[in-house]
Amino acid sequence: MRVINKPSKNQWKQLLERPYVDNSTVLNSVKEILKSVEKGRDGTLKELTKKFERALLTELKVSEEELANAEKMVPGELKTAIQQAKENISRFHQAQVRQEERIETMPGVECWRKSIGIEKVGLYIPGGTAPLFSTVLMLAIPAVIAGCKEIILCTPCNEEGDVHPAILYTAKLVGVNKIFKIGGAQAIAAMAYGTESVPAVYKIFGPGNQYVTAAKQLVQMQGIAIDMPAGPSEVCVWADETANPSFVAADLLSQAEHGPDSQVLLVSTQAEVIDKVIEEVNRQVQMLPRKDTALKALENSKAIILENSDTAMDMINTYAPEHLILCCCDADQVAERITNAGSVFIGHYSPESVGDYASGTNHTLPTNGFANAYSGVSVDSFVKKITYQKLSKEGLASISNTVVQMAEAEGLEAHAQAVRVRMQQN
Ligand code: HSO
Ligand code: ZN
Repeated sequence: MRVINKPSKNQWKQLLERPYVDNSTVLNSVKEILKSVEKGRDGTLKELTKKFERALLTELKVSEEELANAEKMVPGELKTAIQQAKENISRFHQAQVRQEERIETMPGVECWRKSIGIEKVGLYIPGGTAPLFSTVLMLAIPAVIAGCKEIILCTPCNEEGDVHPAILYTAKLVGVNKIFKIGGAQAIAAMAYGTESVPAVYKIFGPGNQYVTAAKQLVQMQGIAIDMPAGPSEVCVWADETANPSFVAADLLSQAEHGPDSQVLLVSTQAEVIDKVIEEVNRQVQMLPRKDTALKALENSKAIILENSDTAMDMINTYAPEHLILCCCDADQVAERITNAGSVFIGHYSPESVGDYASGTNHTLPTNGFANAYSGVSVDSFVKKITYQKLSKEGLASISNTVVQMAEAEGLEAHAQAVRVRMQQN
């Protein structure tokens, strides 16, 4: 970790910049994959699965028998944990469902808004080095609560053609309708265009590598909605003298172990705090099974010493971290002053891991500084809101002059006439 001592404000932009990823070559090969899946459908998907996963599949869809086997393979204790997480995540997300009031803006002019679940949604769960079955919970639970009718999931299989049992078990538990053994950009193509076996969806969710991200960007340009722009996962920890260096180090490492491109930022007003945390990071990292990944992530991570807490606050809001952990004495007050972050973890006993798995909040969050304008996934991400209005004859009479005046001033005579014609009726 690089230590930076009291950087001047004009250094901040460069200091807080996320690593630039040139995805132009990726975009070109992803374009080819999208085209080939659109044309060759299931056949192409099987060929690509053979090429990338080295698996020979006769069926892309996970069978009932595979789901039953997965259920047997997941240990009881893990099932209990998943069940507990499911309950908390469901409770938190259920509370996001609110029926809005009907508003009478003028006598006889009633307006209201209703949330309707997006009919068909597709969830992508990456394969790679960690089977992220927790992401199945984070995406499928709000989808079910939102009332999405068709919830499909794509995830890559291994060489034997199997999907990790915990992913299958969790998907079935939370009500995913169909699961397909498809990974990478080809999975995004399948969900965007539809094939003989994969239904086309209206919105695609989920994390993934550069290829998946590029595919989501490209299908978005073709009118398929996506959850949010993606980038490597990141955490920022603010530590003061009350912070426990071993807690802070463990939090930083929990992010660093995600991937070599993970971003870790430590902010403090005290050099001694930074020294102690780094010492702990160096000690704890040695014990991690994913030590190599974490060490790579730490290479581009920074520890920044700042003059005072106002400057620290300013820097954090400028960085707009995906996760922010406040290991300081007045964490509640500090939290109140946060304006840009995906999710905030307040106090010494709120590690990011609890939000990653089980406290109830969603772990699909804006990265790359997008937390200054985007929110994490929630029930809202799975609905569209339709507005309605209903006017009585008297209601139209009371608003008619306003509309006619405005329509005429815009030179849109037919708009004015749509009101007048009704008013002239006897
Ligand atoms: N920290 C990750 C989510 C995750 N962690 C899944 C463990 N499993 C991105 O927010
Ligand atoms: Zn995590």
